[in-house]
Amino acid sequence: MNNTDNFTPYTAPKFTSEESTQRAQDLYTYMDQRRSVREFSDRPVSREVIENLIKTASSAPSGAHKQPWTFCAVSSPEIKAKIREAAEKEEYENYHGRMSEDWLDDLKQFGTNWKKEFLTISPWLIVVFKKAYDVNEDGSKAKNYYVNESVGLAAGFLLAAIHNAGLVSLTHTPSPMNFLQKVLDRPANERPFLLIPVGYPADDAQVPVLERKTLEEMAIFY
Ligand code: IYR
Repeated sequence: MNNTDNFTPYTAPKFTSEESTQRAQDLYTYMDQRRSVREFSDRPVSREVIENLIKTASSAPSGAHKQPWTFCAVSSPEIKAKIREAAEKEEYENYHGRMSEDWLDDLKQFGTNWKKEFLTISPWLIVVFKKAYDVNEDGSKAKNYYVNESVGLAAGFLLAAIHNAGLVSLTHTPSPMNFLQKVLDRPANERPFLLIPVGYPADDAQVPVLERKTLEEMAIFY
């Protein structure tokens, strides 16, 4: 069946078809309540929670199981302030000329602007880096595969884990993001992928009224 002896039986839980039907429905109902939130509380979240969220993210599949990612979890107020300052500088330029009129128009419904208070209010920032390649012990380069797909999947697992813990997040992409490599002192093979504030929502947090596509609009069965 396979040409390696390093295999082991697959032992994930098994469910009846009724249980599968219920679980699929339940997870959809729960995940459909996830929203990107821009108004955070400063209520603390323990490091233990963040560690488990990151371990869940790292359970995602990846090209040749290279796990081409690094998660930087920032709770230091000094580092968060540095990140906010650099992000706002870039975003100011984006909102004052670098983004097209069409783009600004598409964003109107979200009420975003160059100010990013959430970067210092949320208790944690998780900065996801993709590893374009790995570095062997002798300093030579080792290839990674399907890096964007792999890190995108891990980020998806992370957002689901955050929601499962009753926390909120925002997939934030200040652009360009290379300042994160400098502020967090990451090596040249790591490139910032997403900046994700994590925490509890502010008591009075609001989110825009959005509709999700219906199944008919986004799925085709053959
Ligand atoms: N990065 C900017 C602009 C922005 C772009 C998209 I596409 C969004 O979905 C939301 C915002 C910002 O964070 O404000």
